[in-house]
Amino acid sequence: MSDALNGAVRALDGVRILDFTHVQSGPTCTQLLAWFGADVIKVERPGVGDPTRGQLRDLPDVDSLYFTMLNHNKRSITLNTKSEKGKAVLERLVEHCDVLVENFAPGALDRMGFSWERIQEINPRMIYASVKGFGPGPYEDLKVYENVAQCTGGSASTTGFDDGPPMVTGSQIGDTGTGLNLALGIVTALYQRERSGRGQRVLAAMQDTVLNLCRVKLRDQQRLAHGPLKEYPQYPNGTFGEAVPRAGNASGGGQPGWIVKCKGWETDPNAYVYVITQAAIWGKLCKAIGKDEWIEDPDFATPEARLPKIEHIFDTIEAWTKTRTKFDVMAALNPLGIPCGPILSMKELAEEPSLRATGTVVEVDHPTRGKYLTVGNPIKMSDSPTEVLRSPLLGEHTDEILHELGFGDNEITAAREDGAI
Ligand code: CAO
Repeated sequence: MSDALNGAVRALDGVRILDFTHVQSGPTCTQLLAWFGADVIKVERPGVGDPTRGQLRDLPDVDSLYFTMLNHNKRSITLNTKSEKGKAVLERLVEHCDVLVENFAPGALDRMGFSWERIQEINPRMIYASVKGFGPGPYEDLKVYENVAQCTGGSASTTGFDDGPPMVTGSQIGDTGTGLNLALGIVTALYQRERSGRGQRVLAAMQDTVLNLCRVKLRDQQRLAHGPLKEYPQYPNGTFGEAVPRAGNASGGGQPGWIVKCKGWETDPNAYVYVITQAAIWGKLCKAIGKDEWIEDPDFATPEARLPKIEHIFDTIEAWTKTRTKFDVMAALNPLGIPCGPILSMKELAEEPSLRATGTVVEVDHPTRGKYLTVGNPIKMSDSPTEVLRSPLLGEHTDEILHELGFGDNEITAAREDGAI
């Protein structure tokens, strides 16, 4: 914690995390725990570190944004956990910490000699939390990255347009989504440990997370047995097969919605707005777009009557939105209570002052890369302030942590000479 927090107490102060995570899913989880005050000790391979340190680099020989944006507020220790001296340090860390978080390929920790049984022997209060691609079953041994999870969890088959291939989304629902679930599992296990005195295993599988986020699509799969999905663009003219089809930009809820063009769309790829034709504001929407006659017209007056003409309705809305910028559309529709949202580019989000004010977008200074933007803690708590601190350099805290674990200078020198740290 730095001086900026003025000694404020945070929710997870005093909780020690042995962070064996890498890439995105696991690091998202431990970063959140660090923002809530946990002491997160990131264990990295000597000389190499988390592979993302070197991936997608924008500056030569500097930790990538990929790494820095996922590893704030952590300490880094280098450790070769396959060497004898490294294993001894790892054992001490297991004794010292409350939670071990890992997202290795299945079985990697067992191959290092640290099975769940062994960890319980060393520290029965240890919470052992893992991200894996799949839960128990035919795919449990597979390595998994983000898009594999999106494809196997139901997201890709339900994303995109009906006449196109399955699509992945830019949201990292498999990685960051699973990291969020794991964080919830960990704090829940910490809470249970208060009463039971015991640690436990926590597993968040990426396929499960994506399917959980696609819950409404499994809802629709079951509705299909009872007739067409009337809010889907395939209704009434297209056909439905055996599985939930891709719904383009349809809203997925009971209120029809679509993305429509705004002024400048010919040159600006993000000059669009999402408009929802919520039943409650139908009259106001008609007036706003100059179609007052639709309010009483029985062909348009009820949601049921509108559904078969929904494409025509959104074309008419679009003829109106195309004469205004997306922000003008917002300014006109918001006061009427019409749900809508501009398609905001990453550039617009990075520059948005209100997101800076809430700490959702934060500027961080880094000793080798200088200033950069990151996404701060998305969860705001009134009694646990978040301060976003830069990510650690590889092995920056090795000696400090080894001293805390009780190792003396001579032992540290010997471990270094051995290549164990
Ligand atoms: N010291 C010594 N060895 C270390 C070490 C350390 N500090 N840290 C890691 N290693 C070893 C591991 O023990 C493993 O060795 P074995 O294969 O001999 O057991 C090896 O490094 C590689 O680890 P890995 O299998 O986890 O890494 P990978 O690059 O082969 O696979 C990934 C990466 C992400 C596909 C895999 O870890 C995985 O499927 N994880 C679970 C799902 C997940 O989190 N995916 C999301 C990733 S973000 O998109």
